[in-house]
Amino acid sequence: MDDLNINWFPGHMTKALRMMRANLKLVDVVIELLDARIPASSANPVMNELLEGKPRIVALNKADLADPEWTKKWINHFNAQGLKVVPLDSLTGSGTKALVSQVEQLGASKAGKLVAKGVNARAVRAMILGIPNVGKSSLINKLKGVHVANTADRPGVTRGKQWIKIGRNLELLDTPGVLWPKFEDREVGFRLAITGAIKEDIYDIEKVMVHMLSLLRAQYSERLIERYNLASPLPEDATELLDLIGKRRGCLRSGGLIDYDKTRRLILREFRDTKLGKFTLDRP
Ligand SMILES: Nc1nc2c(ncn2[C@@H]2O[C@H](COP(=O)(O)OP(=O)(O)O)[C@@H](O)[C@H]2O)c(=O)[nH]1
Ligand SMILES: [Mg+2]
Repeated sequence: MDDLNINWFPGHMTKALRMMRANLKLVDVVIELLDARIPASSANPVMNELLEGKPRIVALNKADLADPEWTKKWINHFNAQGLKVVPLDSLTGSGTKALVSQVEQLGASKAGKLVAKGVNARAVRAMILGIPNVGKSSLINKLKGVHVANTADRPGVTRGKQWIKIGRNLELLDTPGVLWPKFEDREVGFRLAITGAIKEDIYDIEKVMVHMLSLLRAQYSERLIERYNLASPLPEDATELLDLIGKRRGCLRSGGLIDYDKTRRLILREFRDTKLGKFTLDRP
């Protein structure tokens, strides 16, 4: 993605991947954390390869920011592929109960097999995987809020690993797996930038906003019209649209010229704060 000028360091990736592979061996279930606003763009196809048939559950985080209609459609889409899905808001903790119970159910068969082999029953073990900023730490912290005890370094649990005991039957690895976003697709890069998955200093906000405005005009034009008190239909041209919004919001420089940069940042902020409503950019 030379447009967005994004550079990922293969050294870090290789090391992170090696650690993740080692950790994956310790768990029964993987929680794949996706951004509910961009369930496709926030996924990394390396997951499938990495997991090699390990039971996995999809958690659609930041569901509080996503369009509920489309969240339903995404859930159906994943269910049709035989995947369990839980929508989450890791800030309020909404959905975490359902997540814990689904993970326990999914891992129970593994624990059951151990019992059948004469091994003592143990808690289901799980870990969280996801791209930066998707909410891995927030989810772990929220789950910690309901934990019974930290189970660091206790016998029967791999030494040197921090496990968080959640409820009676679940242990969560304290270190989430960090996947890098996949940028080969230009469109994916834009969507990651819009939702804040990648840092602002590594992309060109001008290009990102041209793209975002055309996406919003196509998918949610009525929201723009309402929020910025614009006439329908909206202009085709993104700069023209920016001009209108800048005028409405008084984003002006000296001499009465539109301050485009200020206007862009205003729209982006309002989008991310749901002042423009709840958005889902990816469609199944
Ligand atoms: N609205 C909303 N924000 C969230 C949610 N989960 C995380 N965040 C925010 O997303 C940002 C990144 O979260 P963080 O847990 O650090 O992501 P990590 O990089 O995957 O560990 C932070 O600003 C969080 O407050 C959520 O479910 N809803
Ligand atoms: Mg984190």
